[in-house]
Amino acid sequence: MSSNQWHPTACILCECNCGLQVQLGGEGNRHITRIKGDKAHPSSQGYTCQKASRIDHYQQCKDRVTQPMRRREDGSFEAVDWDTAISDVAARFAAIRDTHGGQSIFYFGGGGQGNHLSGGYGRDTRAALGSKFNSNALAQEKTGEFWVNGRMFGASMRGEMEHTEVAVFLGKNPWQSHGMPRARATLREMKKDPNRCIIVIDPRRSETAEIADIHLRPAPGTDAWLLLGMLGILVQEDLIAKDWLETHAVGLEQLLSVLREIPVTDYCAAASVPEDEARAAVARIAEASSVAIHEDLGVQMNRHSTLVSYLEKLLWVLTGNFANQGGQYIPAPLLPLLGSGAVQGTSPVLGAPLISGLVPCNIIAEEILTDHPDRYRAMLIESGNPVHSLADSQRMREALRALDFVVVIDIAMTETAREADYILPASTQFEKWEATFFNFEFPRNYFHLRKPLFEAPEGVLPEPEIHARLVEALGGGAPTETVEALREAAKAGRAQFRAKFGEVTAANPGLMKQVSTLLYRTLGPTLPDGAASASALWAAAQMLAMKEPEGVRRAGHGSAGGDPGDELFDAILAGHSGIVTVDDELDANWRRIQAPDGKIQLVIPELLEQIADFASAPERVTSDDFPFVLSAGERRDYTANTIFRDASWRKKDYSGALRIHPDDAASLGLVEGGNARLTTTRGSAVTSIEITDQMYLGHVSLPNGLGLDVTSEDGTVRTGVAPNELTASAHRDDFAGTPWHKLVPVRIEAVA
Ligand SMILES: Nc1nc2c(c(=O)[nH]1)N[C@H]1C(S)=C(S)[C@@H](COP(=O)(O)OP(=O)(O)OC[C@H]3O[C@@H](n4cnc5c(=O)[nH]c(N)nc54)[C@H](O)[C@@H]3O)O[C@H]1N2
Ligand SMILES: Nc1nc2c(c(=O)[nH]1)N[C@H]1C(S)=C(S)[C@@H](COP(=O)(O)OP(=O)(O)OC[C@H]3O[C@@H](n4cnc5c(=O)[nH]c(N)nc54)[C@H](O)[C@@H]3O)O[C@H]1N2
Ligand code: SF4
Ligand SMILES: [Mo]
Repeated sequence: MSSNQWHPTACILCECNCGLQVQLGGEGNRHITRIKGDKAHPSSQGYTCQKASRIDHYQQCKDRVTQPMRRREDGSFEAVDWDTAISDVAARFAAIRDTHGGQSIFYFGGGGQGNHLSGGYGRDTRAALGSKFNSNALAQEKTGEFWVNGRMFGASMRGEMEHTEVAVFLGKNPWQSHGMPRARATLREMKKDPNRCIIVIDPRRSETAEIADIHLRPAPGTDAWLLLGMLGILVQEDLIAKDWLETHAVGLEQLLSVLREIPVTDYCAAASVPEDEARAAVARIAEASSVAIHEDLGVQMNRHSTLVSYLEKLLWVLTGNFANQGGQYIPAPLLPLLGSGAVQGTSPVLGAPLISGLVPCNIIAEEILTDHPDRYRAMLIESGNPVHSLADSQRMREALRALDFVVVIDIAMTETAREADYILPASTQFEKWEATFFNFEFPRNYFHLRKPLFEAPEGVLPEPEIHARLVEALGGGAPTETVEALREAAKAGRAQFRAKFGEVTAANPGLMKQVSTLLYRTLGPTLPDGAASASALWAAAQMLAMKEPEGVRRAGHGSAGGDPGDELFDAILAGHSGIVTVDDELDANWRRIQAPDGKIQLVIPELLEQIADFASAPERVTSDDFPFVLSAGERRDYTANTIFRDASWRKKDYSGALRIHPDDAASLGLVEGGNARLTTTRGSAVTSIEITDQMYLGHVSLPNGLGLDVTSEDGTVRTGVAPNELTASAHRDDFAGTPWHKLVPVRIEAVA
């Protein structure tokens, strides 16, 4: 690869996955040296934020693991070859399965912000193990919202923030966290247009709040009162879309009878928001031709999070903002990453509901550290760092140590890998074919399969290969004759493969349990440029073409006589800057509602009851011992979960300071750039201080993703505070089990 050639790829730091064009060079030609936005990318269209220019820090990963590692009796690690690793891991998992049942083997992860191809292959290993319970980061932020979506619509929603007249950001700071295409450019466009309006609901004057037309500042953790107050205003002033609701929704009268009784003045006061400000915001929402709302961690990792998700949806439903231009919509992604929100059983020890099939992250440690006979006994962790990212790191470590066997598939010696019995090293996201399933655009949705930029070092493997080997070592996978027949068909052509695949899976539907591995081993070797890992996408393309024939055709897949699924798949393989998969129409939204009569279900009885008996004022979360509220994990200019392990990627705020209001700093004797000790019920840590009047009085915040343990010449070095050394797993939503990381009671003391 010549050094001045541009190569298409994508940024792997947040769900936007902006398309990039990069040049390679540096030592051994193994660095990403120049980076610009890829104008050909269907969603980002040349946009990037400042973080993308630092992605070489990911490729030059600190503490990279390049050989399988096995823990010795004395606790240290030794390198072993892959054959040993695979047979050993398979045998030890199989022993646990045979003694305690496959359901005792827990699976965590399956993808971060840039890599979701592995998840499908991981499912095959789980099937071979008989593993039943699993979770990932979605179950520490989004499951409450999924459940509400499931009950109201039977589907997952998004707001069309880019084209809406009134954009509402609830506990969301898109200037820093993005979560919508071209976030800063879009926000600037909105700001400039006098007919559009940005409303931010956040106790902090965030960067987005700075440019907002309306900023409502509830006291931390009081969003439920504010939103109830706003709904009360909407109903009591008769600003709802009555005719639209009568056509499209059920349960209106029952809902209204509760909302009519809301004591608006008291609830605005309970949230410490001036009533006239709340009324002005509601009036603006009610008069708009379109309103889109984005709720995120400020409310999802906070008190009443499931209820708040319901109230947020009611705000746009009651004003008729679904399936309209600039309102909410139901996207048609290649693979459905957002759950349907259905409860799929309960967890084995605590009986917690498995929303979208996921065990709440906050109960995982509790379901290990018990003598309950159905506790988890082993764990397979892939592309996730739960010791760092889940509540109560101490407890998570203790839980992993209590398990009989822990295997981590990662690129690096992470905080979690340090607790494993085995580490199976993966190629980085720039050394293999990769993609994410974060594709939620409307009307033109897209998919981006990325080509590798570098050869992987010897000794690491892409996850599809790791899983195929594990499946085979566990005695899973298809019979040899089936594999052979499919291989022959694949060599003959797509049509032959499609026919053969239909035939063998009709005869043996059980093959679908390990469909990714089957495709990888049969179709995989025939794909161009060694793109075998992309083979599982063939099934996804076929499904999408079946489910959305018109949209797929409108996007240009499905020539006369051609098979739209095959054409979509081939377009994905060939389109290295990403391609449009579906070109939608507004009406599709109504078809995608999976609720009775295709109507929006306004009443969720459990939550409506909660509203009817709601407390008139918030219970105090702080105490004399812990007098401040800590927001543990804020998105900033230079944070990106734990994707960069090297602190030097940050151009500013190197150690991730605690932000605090000037009056609070003064009362504690804290100075800018000085240090303070933070203490919670679960831990203690020293942080540097940034004094800013953006903070709400009594409210302090720490960034997310800091405090990684990285090896250096001086031993292990930790830069900044690992937020979950301070959080408690019991501090969680009653129903969805999502954490209250934005509402952590804390004590702060100046240190020299
Ligand atoms: N730069 C950067 N961007 C990222 C990431 C990253 O690590 N760094 N991570 C990505 C990921 S995984 C996610 S999930 C998203 C998350 O994206 P966001 O949810 O936007 O990120 P946060 O900064 O955690 O929280 C948003 C806001 O919630 C506010 N907040 C705190 N307490 C309350 C409260 O009581 N009520 C209300 N209404 N608001 C409150 C905070 O002040 C903050 O401004 O970001 C993604 N983007
Ligand atoms: N207190 C607090 N805790 C939080 C948050 C907060 O705001 N406050 N935010 C939460 C949120 S929203 C999220 S999404 C989570 C994120 O937490 P996690 O889901 O645990 O994800 P990441 O930090 O993104 O870590 C991803 C892991 O994948 C590894 N990795 C990178 N590339 C590859 C690859 O190609 N293959 C494999 N196998 N591994 C790879 C990385 O080394 C890293 O170990 O953190 C959560 N934790
Ligand atoms: S918004 Fe920034 S961090 Fe997110 S994918 Fe785009 S360039 Fe990367
Ligand atoms: Mo997240």
